[in-house]
Amino acid sequence: MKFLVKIIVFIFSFFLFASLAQAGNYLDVPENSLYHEAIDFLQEKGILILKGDRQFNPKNTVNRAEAVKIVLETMDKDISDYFDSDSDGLPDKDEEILGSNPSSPDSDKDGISDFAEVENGYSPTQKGNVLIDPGLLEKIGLFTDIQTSDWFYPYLRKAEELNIVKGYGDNTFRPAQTINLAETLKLFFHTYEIDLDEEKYRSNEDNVFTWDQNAWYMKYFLAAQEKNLLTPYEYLRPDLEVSREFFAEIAYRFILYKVGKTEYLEKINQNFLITIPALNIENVELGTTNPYDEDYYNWALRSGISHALKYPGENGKVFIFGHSSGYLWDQSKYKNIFRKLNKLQEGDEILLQFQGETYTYKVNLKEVVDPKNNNILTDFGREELTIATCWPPDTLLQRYVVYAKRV
Ligand SMILES: [Ca+2]
Ligand SMILES: [Ca+2]
Repeated sequence: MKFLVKIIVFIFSFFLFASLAQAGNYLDVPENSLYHEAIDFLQEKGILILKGDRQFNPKNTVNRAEAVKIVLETMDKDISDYFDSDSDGLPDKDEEILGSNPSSPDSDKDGISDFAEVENGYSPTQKGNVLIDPGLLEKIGLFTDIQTSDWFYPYLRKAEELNIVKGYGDNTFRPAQTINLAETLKLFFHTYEIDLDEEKYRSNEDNVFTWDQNAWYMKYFLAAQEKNLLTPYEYLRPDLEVSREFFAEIAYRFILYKVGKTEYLEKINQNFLITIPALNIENVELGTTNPYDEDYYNWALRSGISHALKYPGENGKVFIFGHSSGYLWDQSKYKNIFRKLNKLQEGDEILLQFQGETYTYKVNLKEVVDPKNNNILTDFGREELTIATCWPPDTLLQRYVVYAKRV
């Protein structure tokens, strides 16, 4: 009997342990998510807090307030100076500067709150309407659109103190505004104090980013690219609204970079390669892009061949697009890469190397289609690869398309 109880206890504790072991994860961040390592890391550090429903909402965007909070937390910055202990609308640190009592909402006991006095230009430490020293007011910079009762208030003030963020010209911070990729990179480079050599990160002819070469954000993109701080999984552009999962990945990469653990950064970025023995194509790097948007795949094509849709192992279509033309104006190293795509035969092998694994595909169909035919992008939810190029070579008239199945 005792033995049976022991077994039951053992089984019960096993299940208990199993459920505890799982409890740390977000339900909507699967193991095979490209960003799960970054998200798990931040969660373990207590930066991304698991809420009751365990949803991370990876595709949602990040607003400016959330971004500042996360980046300060990755650096363990203490924000407690900017708590408002007496809830009078002035943070403790400002009260210290003004000489008012951080534990009393009405320091001079004249019936008017410290905040109301300061807001109207009066001293919170002298009864009645005594004008405050304007020099003091200047020291307590305030955005007009945030209040000490906002959950993000201490973070924004800390970031302002560290010169990480600046408000807009009208003294607002616009905390609810979605953060874009250019702002995200600037935020991280400044917070992490990574020095950007202006000469080194000045735009040059090899620049793969085709946007305004004199834009303020160009140096951040060039430096981020060189240091592997961006992923090959997003099609990059300055106004990209950063998703929560991508933001987590960027945060993770800056942390790793800062502590000198760059193996992960190098591994991921060099690990999506294509080999087609029959065309003498060997280990050519793939960049990710949006196949529906010409501007974006053009830049991806400049650095290699562009990839879109799914990754190998994700039960979907891996789509690859490359050049067949040899135009003089085309500076791409790969401007001719798919010029002989039609030479591929049924059964020929195509290999994709992705995150240390090799995936093998065999050609099973070829066709020429109209360039506007988006059916070639249809994802049937099975492991397959589609390669397309402009056709015939040196024209944009049609597309040559090769389909291959994973074997
Ligand atoms: Ca206060
Ligand atoms: Ca008062």
